[in-house]
Amino acid sequence: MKESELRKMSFATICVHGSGGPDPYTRALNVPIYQSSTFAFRSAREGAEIFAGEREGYVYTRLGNPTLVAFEREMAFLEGGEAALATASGMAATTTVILTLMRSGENLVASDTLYGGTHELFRHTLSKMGIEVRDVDATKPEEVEAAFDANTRILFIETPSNPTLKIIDIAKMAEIAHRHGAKLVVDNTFATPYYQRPLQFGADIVVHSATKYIGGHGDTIGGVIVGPKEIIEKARRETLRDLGGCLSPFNAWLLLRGLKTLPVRMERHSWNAMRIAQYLSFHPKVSKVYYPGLRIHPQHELAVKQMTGFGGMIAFELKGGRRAGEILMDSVKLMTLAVSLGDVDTLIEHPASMTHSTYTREELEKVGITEGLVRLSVGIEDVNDLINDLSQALKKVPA
Ligand code: LCS
Repeated sequence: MKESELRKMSFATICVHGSGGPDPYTRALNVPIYQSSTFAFRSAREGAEIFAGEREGYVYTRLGNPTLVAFEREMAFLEGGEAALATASGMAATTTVILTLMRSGENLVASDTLYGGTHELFRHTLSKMGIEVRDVDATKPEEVEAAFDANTRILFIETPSNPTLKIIDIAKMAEIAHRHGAKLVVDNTFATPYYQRPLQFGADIVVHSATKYIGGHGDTIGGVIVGPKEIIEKARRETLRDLGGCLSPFNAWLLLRGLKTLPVRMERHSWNAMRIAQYLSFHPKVSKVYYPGLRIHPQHELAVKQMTGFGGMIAFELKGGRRAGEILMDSVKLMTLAVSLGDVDTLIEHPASMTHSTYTREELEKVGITEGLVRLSVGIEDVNDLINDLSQALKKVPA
């Protein structure tokens, strides 16, 4: 099928068929793993022309590889962007975007609730390089606006945010960033393009930890950047070439395989998460549940506006604080006590001491990552088995 025809199909169909059809060389229906570091030139002249950018062609897998290109093309398609660049991890995607668009002496405005690794990159590594990061509560547009000055290049948000599922108004953030001549970068890891397409709301660039729902099976680390061709090509030819954080062909193949089932997995994650969020919100030992699909979520209306589903991530607070959380996490039998998320298996973890342990005590308190907060990445198991597991573990938590 021609690409123009495929573009008119629904998201689920594009996920299955979008990687470009049979391999042009072998007719293999699935994109082969081009497990080669280098590519032979037909002549010295051809090699020189490819290097000079006068002719298309593969050179070296750090600069491009057909398996990676298939993954990039499909991700650009699904996010509705012009182009995409695959990276070794989600962290490599974020670092590559920032170092493509920024230099020392400039500043970045960032949501105060982000994956702990991103927060640490901003606070520690970027500040060592002379890039200042200004934390804001991105649910308050006036606070975001006030943080900008003439040297602000990027507004960086995660929505829904890790771990407290804060929803940030993408269209509003794009308007503020653009008024100041800055770019809006959205980490779309939690929602995936199946449930949210930030570029449609005015974001300039989307980043993903493809390790999570895109791969979906907990067996791959990867990342991707989607955005305008000009920025993506600059990121590929300058930043990624120099930093070297390229994805491996085998991992690109696993991510392509993951994409085929993204819609069915997301629907099951989301269905299970809604049931579990409802169950938890009526449980006497639970004081708070964070899930954007619940009407009690403070930004539920906004979630309905910019998302088409709410995803598989839940956070909840236990009345008994840290000790109650530890007992719960040590008592579950089916769920696995582990970081990461977006896997088919359900994972449970403690943000304050694990994924967000890079936050200072004051920062944790400010953004509501309490000692009693537990995060669930709800898998695709039978939801009744998951609720039974939580129920037996919660019985062991003192009232
Ligand atoms: N963005 C978000 C929203 C994430 O949750 C993570 C990792 C990253 C970026 C970084 O991606 P990576 O380099 O790991 O592919 N989040 C993790 C978490 O919550 N637990 O373990 C990793």
